[in-house]
Amino acid sequence: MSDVINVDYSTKIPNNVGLTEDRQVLRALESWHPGYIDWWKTMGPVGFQEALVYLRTAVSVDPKGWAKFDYVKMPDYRWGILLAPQEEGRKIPFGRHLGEPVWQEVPGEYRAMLRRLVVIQGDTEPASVEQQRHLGKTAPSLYDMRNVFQVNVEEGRHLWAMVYILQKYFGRDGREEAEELLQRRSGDADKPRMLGAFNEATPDWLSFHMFTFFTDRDGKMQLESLAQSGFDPLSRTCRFMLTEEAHHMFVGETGIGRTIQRTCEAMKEAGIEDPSDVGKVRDLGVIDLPTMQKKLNLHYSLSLDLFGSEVSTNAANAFNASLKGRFQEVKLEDDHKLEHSTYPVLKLVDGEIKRVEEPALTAINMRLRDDYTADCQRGLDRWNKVIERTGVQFKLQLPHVAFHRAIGEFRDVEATPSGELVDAAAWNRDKDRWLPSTDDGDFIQSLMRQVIEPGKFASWIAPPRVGIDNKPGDFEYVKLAA
Ligand code: BYC
Repeated sequence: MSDVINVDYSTKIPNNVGLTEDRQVLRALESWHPGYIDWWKTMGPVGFQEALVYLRTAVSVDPKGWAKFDYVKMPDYRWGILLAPQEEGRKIPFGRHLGEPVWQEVPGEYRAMLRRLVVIQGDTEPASVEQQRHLGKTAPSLYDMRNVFQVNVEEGRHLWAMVYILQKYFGRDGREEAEELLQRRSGDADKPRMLGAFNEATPDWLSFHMFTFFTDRDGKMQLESLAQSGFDPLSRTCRFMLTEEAHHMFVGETGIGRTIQRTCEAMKEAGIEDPSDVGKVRDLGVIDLPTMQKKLNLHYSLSLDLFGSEVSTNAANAFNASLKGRFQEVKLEDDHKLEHSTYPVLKLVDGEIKRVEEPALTAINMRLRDDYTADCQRGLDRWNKVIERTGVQFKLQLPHVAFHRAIGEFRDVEATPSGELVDAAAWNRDKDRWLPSTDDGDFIQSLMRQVIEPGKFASWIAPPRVGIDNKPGDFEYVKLAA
């Protein structure tokens, strides 16, 4: 019998969805498995497939103790299918079907829409692994190296989560989509990944930490919205994914926090007061704060694009169909149908950025993006406290939503980080002040040197305050293959 809390290891694919009794889906997953392993070995972390990594593996969906830590070779990681336990009597919390019992099968009329949402979500997971595959070679410590690998194996598991939904509920076209998820490649000109940010390079660790802070946080918001879904298996799988996702954002937030800490300490030790004295700060072997601001501008703006257009009938349709809700839908106090309410949206009106009231239903993406921005800002406030405590005078800021956009209202205009519209000439003249330039990239690269002595860290990043799984500072998080 399947156990909804503990994981069944009797099949090749660990699961809590009763695969032993679901032979057809088990067979489909087992025939997908070799292609996945092949993808992992060719597109996953380069050069570390034989290393023993101190990883957490989900062994249960019990919030009190769902993971265990141990040394694992990444290709042997037990990627499994884990859904949060079914909630007895759960009702659809929004949209046209508000109050009806949740669906255990895909409603025929919404099949295409639902499949698209699952495929888009699924596509981002392997994409991020592909983007991060070279980072092991320049890891600033074994602690950080282990963290990127942990993020990678869990993104791999999130792909499994979406593939299970496709194979169990979408028949033959689900199997075809599952296959294609292994065929697309991040940044490939012919068969790119579906969303923009997932085709960008992750060339260095500052990018990686910004990505896990900003782009994984989009993941959190999207998963939170899908966790509200009237299609119960999707809701349950997203709820469990969110448990793992928290660590990814922790890696980003503390990664940047430690980088800031190291920079500010080095400035203080050297008696440098002016953060914009970039040359002098860089001579200390740390990353200057203005460059961090530029990286932040880049990753935040790329991540905003992942929310789609501010005004979107796709989003309205998905909400109406009770497939994709709002952030913390069940905690909101309104009619959950949005038939008569409006929501303020920043739009381009006669060449000016204006706040316009739009029907709340079509402004669903905008609302989710606003919730996202507020969540990002809380993280920035914590980073700014790190700076403040050292006495350095500098404040990181989120750029304006019109800055550097490729999707939505502002895609055809150029704006400064403070939201002033500028012409193409001004943009081209000044963009290196706002976004990382080639020189900035070269400088960051020059600091990216692998450090593999347990307990030691590269010059540009401070050690963490506590170890993973409470391990001591000199713990050997990765045992490299001889
Ligand atoms: N790039 O009505 P519109 C994560 C297309 S991250 C390319 O404006 P809609 C993770 C759109 O497809 C979370 N194309 O937007 C993080 C549509 O084309 P079609 C991933 C884009 O549909 C780190 C047209 O423009 N999950 O988990 O309301 C590591 C008009 O669309 C983009 C999800 O995103 C873009 N950025 O919203 C690992 C959840 N934006 O169909 C993992 C599922 C729009 O008319 N996805 N377009 O040809 C969705 O909810 C929505 O589809 C989108 C777009 C948010 C993507």
